[in-house]
Amino acid sequence: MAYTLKDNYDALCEKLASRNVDIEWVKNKLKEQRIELPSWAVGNSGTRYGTFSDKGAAVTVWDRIDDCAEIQRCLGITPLMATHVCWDKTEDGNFIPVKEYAAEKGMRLGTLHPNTFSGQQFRYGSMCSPVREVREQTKEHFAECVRIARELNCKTIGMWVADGTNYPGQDVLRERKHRLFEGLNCLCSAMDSDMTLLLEYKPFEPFFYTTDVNDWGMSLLMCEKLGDQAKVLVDLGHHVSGVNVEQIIATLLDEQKLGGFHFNNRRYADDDLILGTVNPLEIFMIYKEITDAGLDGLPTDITYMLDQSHNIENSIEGIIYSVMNIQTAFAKSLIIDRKALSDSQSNNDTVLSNKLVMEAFETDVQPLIETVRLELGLENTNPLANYRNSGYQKKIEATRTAVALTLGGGC
Ligand code: PSV
Ligand code: MN
Ligand code: MN
Repeated sequence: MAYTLKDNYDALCEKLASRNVDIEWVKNKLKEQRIELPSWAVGNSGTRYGTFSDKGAAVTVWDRIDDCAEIQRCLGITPLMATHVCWDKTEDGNFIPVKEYAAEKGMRLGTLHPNTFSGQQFRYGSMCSPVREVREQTKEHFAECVRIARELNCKTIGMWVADGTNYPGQDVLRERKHRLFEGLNCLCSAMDSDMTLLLEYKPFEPFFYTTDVNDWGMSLLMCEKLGDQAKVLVDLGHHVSGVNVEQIIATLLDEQKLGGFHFNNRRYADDDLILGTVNPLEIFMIYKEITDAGLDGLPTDITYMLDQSHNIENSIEGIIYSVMNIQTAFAKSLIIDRKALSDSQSNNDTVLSNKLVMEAFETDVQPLIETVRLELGLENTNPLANYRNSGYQKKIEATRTAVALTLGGGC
């Protein structure tokens, strides 16, 4: 006799009840979570060595909205599309029709990303550039971005500062730090009081000797100076090898300065691979820290976003699969027997403490997640299969012309 979802769900609930887990609380947490979809992930994207063109990949901003809406239909927790000021506007530079079309498709526009990397003027950086005119242009761009965010009702601005130097002696590092603060301060001061700046860090690339916001410490330092409206954004691919990201998360949560995530997986650098494929334990432990902080009464108002490059896989499938992996990691973080863990930690029982955490990590939470999907009103329990069976891929392959997207070249 085949077990039904209900059988498996009931069995899981019984197991979790014995582990002091409140199932309704877990389900509500899973239902409340929102993941932003980056508009740039649904088009053709690749590496700096080339881009493989995908049949049916999004070309226009309208395609990108359609694809995000289709992803949302399958997942139910991704109603926001994050935008980039260079790419997500009409040909004549308008944003309002984009917002209106998104609304027609049941989507909202999420975090807005300014551009300080794509354009000839940024050869020596943007706000950190030694060239005064470039710094002034950057500040004007920030004022314009805030105006657009207001128009689009976006409450978060995602700032990746691509600035850096390539050679020792190229520029004065402390002066660059001063210019960085001046530029960011200009952006923050222009923002409305209900807007938040999410400041992303990255150790290297596009520059290789120094990067002006190179790690979480520099991002935190700037955010501290900028005030309550500036928070750190953690892109999981932006760390050197071996860094314990979950410890960074714990620290930022404790400082109430964790603003957002760019989810992806890495093996070596900014690999932008599907989340949960290379290192599922890391994402589970990150969620454990967030869940623990929430239970301890710390604010956990975090903007979750994907930032991936689907180079060889179909982008829409890669995105759906990533969000499914996020749900799995999140669900597992919620079912840790925290009472038993607290007792074992008090007794310095290292082995049992780890075992309790791993028991949650190794639990099959799919019956719970599938039940949540049905309760959210989704058509079925498997978003990936739902997409594959929908006919959407066939439709876009038939109606869209394949074009290799080359990002860059200015706004
Ligand atoms: C930089 O590597 C980054 O992670 C930043 O978030 C950019 O906004 C994004 O990639 C776009 O390519
Ligand atoms: Mn990123
Ligand atoms: Mn990146």
